[in-house]
Amino acid sequence: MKRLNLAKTLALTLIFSIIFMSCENDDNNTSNETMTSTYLYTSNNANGNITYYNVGDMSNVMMTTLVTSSTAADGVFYDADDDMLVQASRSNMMLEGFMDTSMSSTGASISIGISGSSDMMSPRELAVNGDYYVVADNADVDGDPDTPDGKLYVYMKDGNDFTLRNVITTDIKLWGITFDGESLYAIVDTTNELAVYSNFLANTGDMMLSATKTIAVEGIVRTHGLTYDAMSDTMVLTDIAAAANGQDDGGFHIITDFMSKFNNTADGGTLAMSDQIRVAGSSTMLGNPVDVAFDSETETVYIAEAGNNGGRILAFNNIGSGGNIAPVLNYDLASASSVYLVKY
Ligand SMILES: [Ca+2]
Ligand SMILES: [Ca+2]
Ligand SMILES: [Ca+2]
Repeated sequence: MKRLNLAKTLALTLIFSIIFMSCENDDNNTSNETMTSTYLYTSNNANGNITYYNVGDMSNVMMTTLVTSSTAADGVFYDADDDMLVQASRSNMMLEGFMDTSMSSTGASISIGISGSSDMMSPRELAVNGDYYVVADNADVDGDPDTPDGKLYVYMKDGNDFTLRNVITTDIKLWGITFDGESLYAIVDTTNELAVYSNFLANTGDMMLSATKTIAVEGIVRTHGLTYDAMSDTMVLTDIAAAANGQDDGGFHIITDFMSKFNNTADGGTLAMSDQIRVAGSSTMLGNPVDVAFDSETETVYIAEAGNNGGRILAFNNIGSGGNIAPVLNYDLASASSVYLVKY
């Protein structure tokens, strides 16, 4: 009798587990019945095409290249709900949106479905918040390259257009930007500094804007790319060190429990190396890592490396202790400029 009850209990537990797991799967799947996977989208400055990698199974990565009319591009982004791929074209100087790209197979040419006005001088990273698309432009603003400045172009997606809402002029040099809620984080190019603009989108006019807070990040020579994962409260910053060395002087820093560490560092202060993990060295193939993405589920860092061997897409895991670790994925991509990770 006891044995029967135990068997019953086990059977019921099993049934409930199956129901529970099915519910979980249903929650993860949106419009179709297929399992979700992880995709890394990339842009480059060699031919302006978009290459994406299905990295859901790292031992069997599938690569797709879509041909665009741009010859150089940065700031790639993918919206899985709308099946819309966006990049900041550095040959056409505008945002370009491509629709239904998941239907295109590798080698196919894709045409622009949503276009922006040609406003920019030197577009770099793109940060998206709802219908707002913000592009960092690193062209010199005032005719004096020695004075730091840059522009943040704020576009609104509106039907088939990216409409320019306003332009923010900064007193720092720009490259990588990323949103966390209403805060826009920006690296301060040519330095080891990280800036934040609180409530950024509330600045609706064409105006000069100084950062709300800026901190130095100890151990970095010259940062370039950044990403923040809110779920795991992790910030990752790249270090290109000397731009002239594209082969082996780069690295990246992982900052766990980022918000408390950032908030506990005074404006103008320094976040200590002891609060960070650094990955760098000859095995890493990091020379000029210009952009970064992070998968907190698998603790994998993805890098757009612009220098080493002419350009690479790299992935690193087992990053917890940092150091001179070799990438787990390494794909040639000439003049790689940006990466964007999405699960769907
Ligand atoms: Ca200037
Ligand atoms: Ca370098
Ligand atoms: Ca990016």
